[in-house]
Amino acid sequence: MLEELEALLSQARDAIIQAPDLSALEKVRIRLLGRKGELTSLLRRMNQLPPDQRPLVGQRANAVKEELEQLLTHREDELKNRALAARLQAEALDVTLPGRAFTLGHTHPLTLVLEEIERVFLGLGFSVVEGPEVELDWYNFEALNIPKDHPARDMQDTFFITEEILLRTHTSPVQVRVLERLAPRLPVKVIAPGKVYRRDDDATHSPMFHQIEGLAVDRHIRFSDLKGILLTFAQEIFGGGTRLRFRPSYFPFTEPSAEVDISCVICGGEGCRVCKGTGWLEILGAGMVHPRVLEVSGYDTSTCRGFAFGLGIERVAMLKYGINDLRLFFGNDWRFLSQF
Ligand code: FA5
Repeated sequence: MLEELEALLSQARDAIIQAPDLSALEKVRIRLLGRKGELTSLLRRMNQLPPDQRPLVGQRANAVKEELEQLLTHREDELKNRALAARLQAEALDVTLPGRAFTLGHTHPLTLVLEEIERVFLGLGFSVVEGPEVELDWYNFEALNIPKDHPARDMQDTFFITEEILLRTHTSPVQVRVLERLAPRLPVKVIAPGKVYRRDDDATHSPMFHQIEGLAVDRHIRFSDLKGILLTFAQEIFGGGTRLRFRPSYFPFTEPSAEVDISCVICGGEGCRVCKGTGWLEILGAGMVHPRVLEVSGYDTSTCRGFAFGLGIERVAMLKYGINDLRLFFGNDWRFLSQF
């Protein structure tokens, strides 16, 4: 039995040293020392030996077992180290390479202008409200004195979802929504920014653009309040020397109505290419809220009056930054956007 032990040991040594990886080594361990392993079965047969030989064989068997365990542990360490070294080699990082530059996004120029305008009106005591972009014909047209056969509809053709539901053509419907919600409380002082849609498409007209509606209703609101508020707005946004010009105009939902121009931001009013020699640039429409608009919304026109205005945010941004094509705002061209 001693010879058998020696033979097992020498075979096992070779097997352990030659095990190519950890899973092969584990198989060798089970084959030798497992419950049905070679050494284990050999030891089981010890009771067949004459009693006087047993201690000697037993001693040697223990020594063989110990040696096998040591060899296995040693080989296991070796294989683990080798695997780690291979992994380190494969996943090597060159920490001396320069990092990949990554560019940080920033606020879109239209959002910058919107935030600036909002700051001005918040400072004047206005709150910011919003209305739906998908709007009822009633709010977008009817409640604003634009019935189905009114020619003013031609200037604001839009995308209809059904006969009565459309993409709003301006932010003016928010006037009616706000008044309905607040009636008969006074004062009302809100601005309503948002997207609007029209059947337009050229360098200064986009099918989707942004407006800001302004609305103030109170007991003693006068046209001069509108002028004062708009002058403050224009001077805050375009600079202290900016002047305003009111031209008589027509909107079905204001009376009287005006188109409002600012003195040209390029030439200061002298006349240049941008203002086409006139010295003035149109930026918004405005007027005193038509009494019927107040009445359909639940206000008593014997006790209150209001003014309203609507300006195009793209127009303001174009003038402020000297941009000549409105479509640049929506082209997502990084070379354009990164200038702001
Ligand atoms: C209106 O939309 C009225 N709701 C404004 C108003 C509000 C008047 C309250 C009275 C009281 P208008 O269609 O003129 O008016 O548009 C207002 C502004 O939106 C214009 O001055 C212009 O700056 C901008 N605008 C109009 N159409 C486009 C377009 N297709 N693309 C970009 N901006 C536009």
